[in-house]
Amino acid sequence: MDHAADAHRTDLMTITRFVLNEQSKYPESRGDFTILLSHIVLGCKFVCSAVNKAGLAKLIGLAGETNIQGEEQKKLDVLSNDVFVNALISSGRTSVLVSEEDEEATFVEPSHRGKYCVVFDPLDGSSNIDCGVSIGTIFGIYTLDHTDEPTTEDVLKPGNEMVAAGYCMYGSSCMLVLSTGTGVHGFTLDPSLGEFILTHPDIKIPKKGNIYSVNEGNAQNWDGPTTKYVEKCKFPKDGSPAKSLRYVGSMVADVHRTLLYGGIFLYPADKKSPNGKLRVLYEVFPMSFLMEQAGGQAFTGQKRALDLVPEKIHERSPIFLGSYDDVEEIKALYAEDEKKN
Ligand code: AFP
Repeated sequence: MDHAADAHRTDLMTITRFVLNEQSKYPESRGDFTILLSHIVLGCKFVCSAVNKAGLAKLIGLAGETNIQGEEQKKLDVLSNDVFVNALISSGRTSVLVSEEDEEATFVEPSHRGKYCVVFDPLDGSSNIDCGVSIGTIFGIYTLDHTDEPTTEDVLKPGNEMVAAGYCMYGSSCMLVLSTGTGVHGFTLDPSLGEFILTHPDIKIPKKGNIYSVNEGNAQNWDGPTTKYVEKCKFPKDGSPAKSLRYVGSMVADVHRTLLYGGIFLYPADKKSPNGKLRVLYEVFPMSFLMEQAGGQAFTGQKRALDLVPEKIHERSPIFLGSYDDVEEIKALYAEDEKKN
């Protein structure tokens, strides 16, 4: 009998226990982050449950439609947004919220304010909802460093100032991947317990991978370095095997696979979208933070992604992220291109 394995199974490291352990390393800490995280976790569990029964509960479809009882149905991403906004406000630990679903930032009432600002995409990959393919929630957390009235300036900060970032993937299992700046840790939801359990401690991305992930339908509009890079993936000239292409079209799923298996995820600029498609605050920054914490890199085509300073809350940026060596290759191609021009 494998007693060691049994002991492991009976000594469950829940996400709350894990964060409390981390917190105990900082004697001055008052548990605010743990409380904030428990509200994010609640949002993730709610969305997971809603995603699982989406078809049955008729949550798929367009917001604004009415069901047979004549009640207005909420599209899953609108519902998810409401759940996260309410959970984050009621945590009493937030002051500014930026959601992909809301044009303007939300400023929390003074009576409920706390020292964190949260940027998030409550349900990313919405085009995959109706066919049951993996989707996810992405979040990044900043601290408010003053006691004046909060403004959008409090979140228009470079990604390297985030204190934590993570995502929850609603896939074949529900997994929450988190970094508070000391490595990346993955927790899987045990549906029978309703708890996220540490299953992937200290995730490190392989230094080099054999998968590239990009929407190749945009290839005719790519710039030179991206075109050259993808050409190299398919027709390597150094005798190495060609890379495999995998593309789900949900950033959480594509990044999750990249983190675990290695390789590169690209959403470059193109002639039609000169700033790419993905949003800086709640897609590019959290995923770049996680990649760097796992030993990988994240690059915009011009600089380290986490050094961007956004000017608008819904700003976009091209992004290349993944295994250290793979991102190094695309950086070299951009450097070469810059020298020529
Ligand atoms: P949707 O939420 O509109 O499906 O967009 C998802 C997303 O923001 C991101 O999750 C994907 O990586 C990316 O867009 C896919 O974009 P393309 O459909 O242009 O490939």
